[in-house]
Amino acid sequence: MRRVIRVGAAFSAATIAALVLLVAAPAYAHNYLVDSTPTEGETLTVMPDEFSVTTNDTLLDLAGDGGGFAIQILDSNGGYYGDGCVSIRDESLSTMAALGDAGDYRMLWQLVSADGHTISDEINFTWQPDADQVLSEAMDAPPACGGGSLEESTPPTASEAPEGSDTDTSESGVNVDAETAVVVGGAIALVLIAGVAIFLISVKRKNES
Ligand SMILES: [Cu+2]
Repeated sequence: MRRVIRVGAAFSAATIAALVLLVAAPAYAHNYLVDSTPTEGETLTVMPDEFSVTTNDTLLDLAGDGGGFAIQILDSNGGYYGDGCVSIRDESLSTMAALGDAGDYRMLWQLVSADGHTISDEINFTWQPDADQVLSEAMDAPPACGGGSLEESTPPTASEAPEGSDTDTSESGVNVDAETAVVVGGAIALVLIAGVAIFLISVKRKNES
């Protein structure tokens, strides 16, 4: 009888651990980029209706105020374009901007993944406006949508972060390790809880019989 209970306990614990890992693992994945306007290395000749990034999963705008979301468009001299406002729709983040003189540009984007993690990166593109394009002037500072300061809600950039670590490294390295630790730790905790519960039940049964 006792042996049967022990085998049952071990089996239950293993099953629970496996279920926890299966359920928890997908929830801890970052969103990743599946499309953008412009795409990396693209040459634009006509102003796009909007500049955007699209990920594989929904974006997490928990407070509904766009906190943690931003798109900045810069020319090679560090001048900014657009009004700094972003719109968040399902898997996409977008902004409207009129570019300036022809040249190399960067689109910096930052968003909050479905798993609550902030991810960011940049897309490099070239602007070769055709004769019909109306060009705009660069701004010295990041534009603030609706009068708020974009810089206040923006986490440290590479230049402010200690030891110049970039976002990609910390996201794919440190955070993934932390996520794995959380998943494994949770599984171990559940196995222990299940083991204790089954032990208590078996003691109770033994006393009753
Ligand atoms: Cu994540």
